[in-house]
Amino acid sequence: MSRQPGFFITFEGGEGVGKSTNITFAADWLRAQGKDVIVTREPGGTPIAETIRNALLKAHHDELMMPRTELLLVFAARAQHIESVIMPALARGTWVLCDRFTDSTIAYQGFGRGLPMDEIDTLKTLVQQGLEPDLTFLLDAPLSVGMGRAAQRGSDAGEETDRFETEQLAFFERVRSGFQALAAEHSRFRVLDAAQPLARVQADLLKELVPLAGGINR
Ligand code: T5A
Repeated sequence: MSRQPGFFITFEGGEGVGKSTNITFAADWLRAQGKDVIVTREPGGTPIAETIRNALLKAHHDELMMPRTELLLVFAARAQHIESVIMPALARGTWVLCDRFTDSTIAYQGFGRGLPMDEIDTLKTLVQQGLEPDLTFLLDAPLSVGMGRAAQRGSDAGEETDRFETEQLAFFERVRSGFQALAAEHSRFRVLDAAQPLARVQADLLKELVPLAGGINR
């Protein structure tokens, strides 16, 4: 739990499953209920953390980024983000909606890259200082669905492929299994079937948000 006046919700899942789309929908709906909401993302969410994000996602460095470098950069960005954005917002009683958090590190750097989970746990303890999401939505869909949508959106917007998007399918299968294992382990997870049409995904999301917004008086 965040153990703060605010409420901390994270959105997790593989590439292109609809995290950004649904986080915007959730934020708009919560604001319409009178809640004070910020939307943020990882890696990123502050100017320094966004600079680290650019280094992490840049596809064409002149050298290969080592998995431990990647892990440390993800947590460096998170340290900045937690201390300068997330904790102050929670302390003010704000609802913080975050596009990815440490579950992504466990899924991508742990299950995907094969880095030892005890290294991730050590960094998590150091950086999070006891902070945990109050609730986590896992948007889950077969790889073909999410990657198809991301590719379509990328070509429509003329976006460049990022460093993670160049990985092999087996990497993303491990990432998806990692998220599913986390969801089975932790009661804060709600799994949404992201392969459904958007209106159905959002109806499922609202089923969770309506009682929550009514039950939390801030
Ligand atoms: N990373 C991150 C790590 O390795 N470790 C970490 O600790 C962290 C925090 C960047 C990368 O960083 C890695 C993981 C990532 O590879 P990112 O920017 O969040 O993270 O990466 P993406 O998952 O690639 O983000 P995307 O913006 O591509 O995907 P979203 O947000 O899941 O999808 P969204 O909402 O943009 O939707 C994609 C398209 O699908 C449509 C949308 O309109 C959009 O066009 N769509 C639907 N269409 C039909 N039906 C639905 N149900 C739809 N839902 C969305």
